[in-house]
Amino acid sequence: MSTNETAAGSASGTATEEFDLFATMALIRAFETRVSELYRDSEIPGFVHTSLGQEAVAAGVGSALADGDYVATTHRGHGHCLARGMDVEAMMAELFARGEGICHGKGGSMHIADPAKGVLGANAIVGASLPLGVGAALSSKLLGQGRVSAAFFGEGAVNQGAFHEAVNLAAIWDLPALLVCENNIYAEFSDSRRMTRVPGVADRAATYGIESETVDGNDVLAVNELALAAAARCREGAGPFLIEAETYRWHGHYEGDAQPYKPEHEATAWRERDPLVVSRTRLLGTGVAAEQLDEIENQASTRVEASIERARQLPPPELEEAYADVYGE
Ligand SMILES: Cc1ncc(C[n+]2csc(CCOP(=O)(O)OP(=O)(O)O)c2C)c(N)n1
Ligand SMILES: [Mg+2]
Repeated sequence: MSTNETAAGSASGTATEEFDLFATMALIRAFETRVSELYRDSEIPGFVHTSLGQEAVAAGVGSALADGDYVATTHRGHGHCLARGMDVEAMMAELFARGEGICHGKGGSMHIADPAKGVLGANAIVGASLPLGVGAALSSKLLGQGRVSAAFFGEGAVNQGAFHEAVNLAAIWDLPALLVCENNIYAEFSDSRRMTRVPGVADRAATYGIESETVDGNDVLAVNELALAAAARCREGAGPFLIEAETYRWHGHYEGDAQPYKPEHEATAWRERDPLVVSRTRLLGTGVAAEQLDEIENQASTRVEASIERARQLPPPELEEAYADVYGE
């Protein structure tokens, strides 16, 4: 599979070579790095939350899903969209609020969606990806489609009522829902460990009678293997499965957050476990040449750069389009 094909998300639901997973992570890294800079320079409007440092979760889970599967994501969802093959140019145009953006410039970073790729949407409401994802899993089951629905959520969402209602329904109806918690330790500016007496998110699964597993969220291969097994289980009708991926967000809650609440030694330790470095080191150990991996990263940057150049040239949406596609129109 070529780098482009990988980044286009041609997931098959079978084991993906780590080389391809690395390429997807490189694309997410290049995209998020530039988005951060463009937001700082006021080229991208609105609010932006990047997933730098969390690339392995998006790539590992995204590559474990098959065509037709659903994804419901969060305010930190660029990586999930890219890992499911959302078009890079259409995504960047959307972030620039251009009429040719994937949502015609009306969604932006936090409401980006692409039903054709099964991406039901990013979401500004913490916890809302769960009922949406579980609802899609219900439709899949009722229609006998065999589609798996992955709902991504942060650990900050698990004390929301929506989490409990959605997980319980998914459990009693044996829905094909892959519940993916990206535990990056922080919810906005607070340490999530101080918000509950239950130390692990995965521990909560037992209270709903479903299975779960905690995984190193900075190890793309480990995430991918677990997600493949969990998705296969969902497809066989065994009901939902909860994955807790332990990871870390490198940047602030939103771009511009100086993160005074994070201890420096903690941030440094997690940066040393950079998911791309973890993967690169393993690939080098299997005999892959460093130049090959450099080339993948260069291709990702070139692709992202081209999407920026294009977005800059595009016009904003026409004024007459303001109410088009709006409910009730
Ligand atoms: C229902 C709701 N409550 C509060 C907020 C404000 N808010 C936005 S993001 C966030 C924290 C989310 O933390 P987490 O779920 O861990 O996701 P992360 O940002 O770490 O990816 C909060 C409280 C919101 N958007 N929606
Ligand atoms: Mg969090």
